[in-house]
Amino acid sequence: MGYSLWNNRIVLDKEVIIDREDRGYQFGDGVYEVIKVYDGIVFTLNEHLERFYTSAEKIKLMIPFKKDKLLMLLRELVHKNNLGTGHIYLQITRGSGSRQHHFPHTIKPVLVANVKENPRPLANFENGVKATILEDIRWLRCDIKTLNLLGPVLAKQEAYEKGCYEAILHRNGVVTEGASSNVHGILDGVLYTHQVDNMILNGITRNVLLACAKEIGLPVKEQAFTLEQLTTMTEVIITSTTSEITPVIEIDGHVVGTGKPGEWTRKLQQQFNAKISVLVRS
Ligand code: DCS
Repeated sequence: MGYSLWNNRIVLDKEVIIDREDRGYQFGDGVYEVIKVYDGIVFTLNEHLERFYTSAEKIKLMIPFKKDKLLMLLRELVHKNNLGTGHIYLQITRGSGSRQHHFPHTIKPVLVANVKENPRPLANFENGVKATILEDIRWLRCDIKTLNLLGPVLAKQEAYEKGCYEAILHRNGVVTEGASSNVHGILDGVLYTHQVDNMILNGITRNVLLACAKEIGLPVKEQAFTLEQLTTMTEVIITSTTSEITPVIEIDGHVVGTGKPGEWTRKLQQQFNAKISVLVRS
């Protein structure tokens, strides 16, 4: 039996009670984070909490704890669960109230976090994965990490049915991001990635990737690319908290580069691994 964070208390998982009139349940009215833990050490926790508070602010939800307090509670949660390598799932909803679209006046947000042991998908890092291209049917505030995930859920299901790991989404032929990841392409020694705006989630791993690129001398252009340009990329990468730096080797039957993870991708992965090793050793 594990422990969960429920508002400001760490309790047994079974003690968490969610009201059926919770707006998270009825409207997806809330925001969330997935945070990676390596050997009991939480990775980029500050960055995730920063985005959590920003997402909440963007939907006019006030988180009733200071960031420092939440940070402490999440570390305690990891410790209490004796978590090795896995992730923290953290969400906050606007709370529970009789169903009406506008915010009920006396409503209190409900925060829940739990952890899951989850090994790193090393085979994917090594061999690469397949992806499919789908239309991005999501709303226009993809910068918010909202609980409303129907667009990505449907995309992921379609990808799954096609035997693909990820769906690469596009709007009018411009690649935005993956259903649950950021998408990057490498061409002629330059890494291309969608600029930070309302069409993508500004991924924490995306930012780690850009830091790695800088460290290994790979120039970066934060500029959206088209589906046509995607087919000319010699290396394609997806990044996310759980997928880290995953090479894409095939897109809808089209082979990317040599069909094997490319040299820049390997260097980026090595740099990423070095960051984790430093974290775990320190
Ligand atoms: N874009 C979307 C739409 C995402 O859902 C995610 C993460 C990312 C990009 C990558 O962001 P991070 O690098 O900050 O993780 N999705 C999380 C999820 O739902 N499961 O794992 C990660």
